[in-house]
Amino acid sequence: MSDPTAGGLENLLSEDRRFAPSPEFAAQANATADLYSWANADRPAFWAEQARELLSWSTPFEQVLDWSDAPVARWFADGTLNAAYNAVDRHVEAGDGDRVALHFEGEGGDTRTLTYADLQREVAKAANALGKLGVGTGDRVAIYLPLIPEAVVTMLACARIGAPHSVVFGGFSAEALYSRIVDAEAKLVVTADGGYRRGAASALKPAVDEALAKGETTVEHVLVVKRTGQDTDWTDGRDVWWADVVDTASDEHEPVAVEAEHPLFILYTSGTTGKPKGIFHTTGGYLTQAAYTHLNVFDLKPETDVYWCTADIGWVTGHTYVVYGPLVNGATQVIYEGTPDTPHRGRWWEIVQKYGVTILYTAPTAIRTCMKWGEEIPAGFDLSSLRVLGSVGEPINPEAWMWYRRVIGGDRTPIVDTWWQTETGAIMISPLPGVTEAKPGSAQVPLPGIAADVVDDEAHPVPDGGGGYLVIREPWPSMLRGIWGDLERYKDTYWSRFDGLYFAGDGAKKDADGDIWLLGRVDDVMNVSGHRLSTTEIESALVSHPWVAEAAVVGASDETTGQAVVAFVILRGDAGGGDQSADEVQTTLRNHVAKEIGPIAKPRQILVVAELPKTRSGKIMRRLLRDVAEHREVGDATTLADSSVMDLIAQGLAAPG
Ligand code: 6R9
Repeated sequence: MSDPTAGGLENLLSEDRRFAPSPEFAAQANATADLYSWANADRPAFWAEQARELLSWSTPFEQVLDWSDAPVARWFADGTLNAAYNAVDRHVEAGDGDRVALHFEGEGGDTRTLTYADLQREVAKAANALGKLGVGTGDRVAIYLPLIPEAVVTMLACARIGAPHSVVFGGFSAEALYSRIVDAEAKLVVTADGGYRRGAASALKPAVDEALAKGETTVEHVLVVKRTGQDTDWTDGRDVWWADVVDTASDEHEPVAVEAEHPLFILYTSGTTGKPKGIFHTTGGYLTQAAYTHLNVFDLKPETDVYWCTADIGWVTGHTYVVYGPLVNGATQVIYEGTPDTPHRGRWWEIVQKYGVTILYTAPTAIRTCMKWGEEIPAGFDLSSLRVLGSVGEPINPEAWMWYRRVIGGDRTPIVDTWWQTETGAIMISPLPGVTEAKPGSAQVPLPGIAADVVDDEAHPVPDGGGGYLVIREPWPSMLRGIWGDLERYKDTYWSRFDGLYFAGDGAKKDADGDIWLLGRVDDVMNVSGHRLSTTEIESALVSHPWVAEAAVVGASDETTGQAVVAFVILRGDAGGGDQSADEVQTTLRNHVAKEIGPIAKPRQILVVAELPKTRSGKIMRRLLRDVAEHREVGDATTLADSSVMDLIAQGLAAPG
């Protein structure tokens, strides 16, 4: 049994709804239960088998795992391969050149279809163009593009010549772009004149110009895709149009076979300090786990499925589950440039209907937003093609999970709640569809081949029912190989908290069955009068009230209790919450949390807001809400998807009533 004094975790752990796989789904599933015993019997041998089975090697490997230089792993190190060949060419050679690789849907409704044969030609041309612009094997390329086919093509062209890419999200500022260009010493920047967002052309190239004007850089050229046709400043000699160098290049190109441990990409992610960390991944191990997880967790059938992951390529989900995983597996997928509510709130469901999407992978924040908009919107579209739904990025509240399954999945589809990180490279903890009996709100079990655990302060595994920190005990193929240029920071950040264990930075709990529940970042765990309370826990309790569409909870410092719970809620327009006075909302919801979790978890304050501050990847920036709750000036908000949100919140709180 769980510790009754821990306060606040019982609500999630008493979640007793269960969804066993249907016999029909189980009968056709890629994954089977014996994967677990196979992997447990000999973990490295299991991964070696996946690597041989799922990838094409130019030089087959003999060595499997070299952990002698821990915590830097080497997987399949004496093998060579090319990532773009694996993602594209080999499908064409196998006779699948006519299969659609990308159904591109622009925000404005323009579309493009690229088959694997088309993609091969485009990638070969771009690789030749990169060569002409002086980029060689080992040089770094910064990519600052909207989600258009050229983004995928550029990443693969880099991979084809062995030039590690560093994708910088198109919503990041010139300052952020500059620091990433400098840190990676990029030789080339690939960008576009602009992209479409919320129904308007939004410029990108000016941010590149501004970034490169900030100081001396190693950048020699800027390659510019024409997307919007808007006016663009031009630096002769440095800037080149995509149409002039890529479209005119030869479509014959020999992929460069690189060593398995050759860096494939760098991706910057924020750490606890101001300086972003350049997480870097290498080729053989990363691709192995990307392909393996994509195949088994989503039950991909490349010949018949239409897969759609709504992530942008600017974050890791876009790398592993838009580019490498699906393409290495030969999938047909949808990519969409725009926002879910442009030009109307049914846009995503219209896309599902139009392409007959069968597998959908998105984030809890998007699901909660759709809940807020109301279920009559998806109900207006035919979603019967869907057969697997995935979630990533944050813990998914049980109510959002239930809504996702019922409204989007027609009460029929398995849901896979997938836990992983930029650092882990690929999915680590997730149910397997067709195998695992699902529990709403829990990522449940480490995948076959992954040794995850929950430990206490002294690194002892917690018993079932206990809570602590999520760790990984054994190296895995797609693990980060370090922080670019800063080995010490890598060791410090991930390997110094617990001796010999990878520290993920997430709080977690094991339930009575030993299943894992993620509780948010450790820094999101609050301590109220000595009781450990999870933000996720209280958010889930709030969202389980019919008035609430979305909630964010922070721990604000409090003279008496150490920290106090402060909640920000968005009310559901369609459920009566909007008609209540602020006092009524506050009292009702505080009592609701007390009832769901216990009086200790009652928010000190509940503030009704119209929007919550989120990053581009959909994570709520609780740090900013903490500033509001503690009456401080709001800190750095540059990574927000919509920077006006904090102003809106401040105005809303200042307004009377
Ligand atoms: C893939 C991605 C990593 C952090 C991670 C955790 C949170 C991601 C989750 C989840 C609970 C899930 N996270 N998936 N928490 N359940 N299914 O999101 O990478 O942007 O590096 O974020 O996201 O806190 O530590 P990244």
